[in-house]
Amino acid sequence: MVVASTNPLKRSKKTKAVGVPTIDLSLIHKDRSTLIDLIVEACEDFGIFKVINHGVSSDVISSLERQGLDFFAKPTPEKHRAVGPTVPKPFGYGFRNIGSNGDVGDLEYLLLHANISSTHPPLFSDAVNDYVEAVSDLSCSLLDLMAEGLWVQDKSIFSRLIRDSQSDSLLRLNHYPALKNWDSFINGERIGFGEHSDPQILTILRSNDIAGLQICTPDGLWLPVQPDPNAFYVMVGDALQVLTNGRFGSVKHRAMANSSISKARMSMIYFGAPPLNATISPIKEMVSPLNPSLYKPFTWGEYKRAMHASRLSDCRLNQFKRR
Ligand code: GA4
Repeated sequence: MVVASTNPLKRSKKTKAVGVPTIDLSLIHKDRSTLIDLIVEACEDFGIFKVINHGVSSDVISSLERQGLDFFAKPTPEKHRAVGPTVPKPFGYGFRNIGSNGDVGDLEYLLLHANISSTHPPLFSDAVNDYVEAVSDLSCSLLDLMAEGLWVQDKSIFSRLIRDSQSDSLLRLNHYPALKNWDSFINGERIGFGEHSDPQILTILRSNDIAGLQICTPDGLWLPVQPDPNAFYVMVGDALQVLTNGRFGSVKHRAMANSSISKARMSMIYFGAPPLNATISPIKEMVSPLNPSLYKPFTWGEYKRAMHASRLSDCRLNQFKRR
C-alpha cells in the first residue's frame, strides 16, 4: 500500500496525475515552498518520486556504473574472491538468493555497507565512496526539505540519523542479466527482485536505461516506472513511515527481469539508514490526542532482526503497530 489511508493526518486526496511524480530540484532557487509542497505531496500520495536536476555529477554516477558492470562481467569465482571471504552475510556478492529465508530472484548483486567509516573491496573503493557521499548528501537535503514541509521544528531530525558516523546505510548494485532469446522476452514474468518495501529511511535508486522497476498502486495494480539514467527515484522506507506516524507511506515495489534481450539492467541503490541503537518512533509533531502514535517504539537494531527473520514480501511493520 502506498499510504496508510486510516491515518487522520493524511491530507484529503485531490485529483492526481497517474504515474510517479517528477520533482525538479532546481526549483529550490526559484520557488522553494512549491518544491517542498510537491515533495511532501509525493511522499504522502505515492511514497516515491523522481528527482531531476539533482546536482549529482554524471562522472560520479558513470564511474560507479562502469566499475559495477566490469565487476559483474568477471567469472563467478573472481566475483566471490573480489569481495573477500571475511565479509559477513548478507554483504558481498550474491547470486539469485535474497536474504536467508528462501527468497530468490533472477539477478546477481553486490551489497556493501555505506557509511563513511566502512571499508570496501579495493577495486571499488573510490567509486563507491564518491557515489555514497553524493547520494547521502542528496538524501539529507531531501529529508531536510521534508521536515520543513511537515512544519517540524528541528529541520535535521531525519537527516541526522543517516549522517551519523554509525549509520547503517547500505549500497546495493543489482545486475539483471539480458535475456538469451525472444521466447523468454515474450513469455512469462521473470521476477528479478520480488515485491517488498524498503526497511530504511530513504532509498535513492538509479538504473540504466533498461526498464524493470514497478510500484504497487493503492488498488494493488503494478505500475511500471520509466527508467531514466539521468534521474534518481526516491522511495520512502518503513522507518520514515514510522517517524512520520504514517503520514508518509513506504512504497511496495519490485523489479522485473524480462525487459531486454540485448542489454542487462543494472540498478545502484543507496539505502539511508539510522545507527543500530537509534530509536524509531513517530516524532512529536506527528502525534496528538487526535492522532495518537500508530507504532510502538523500537530500535533500528530490533527492526533489522525482524527484517532478517522475515520473507521479502512480508509486511514487517505490522509487528510494531499499536493495536
Ligand atoms: C530489501 C531492501 C534491501 O535490498 C535489503 C534487503 C535485505 C537483504 O537482501 O538482505 C532483505 C530485504 C531487504 C528485507 C527482508 C529481508 C532482508 C532480504 C530479506 C528477505 C538489503 C534490506 O535492507 O532489506
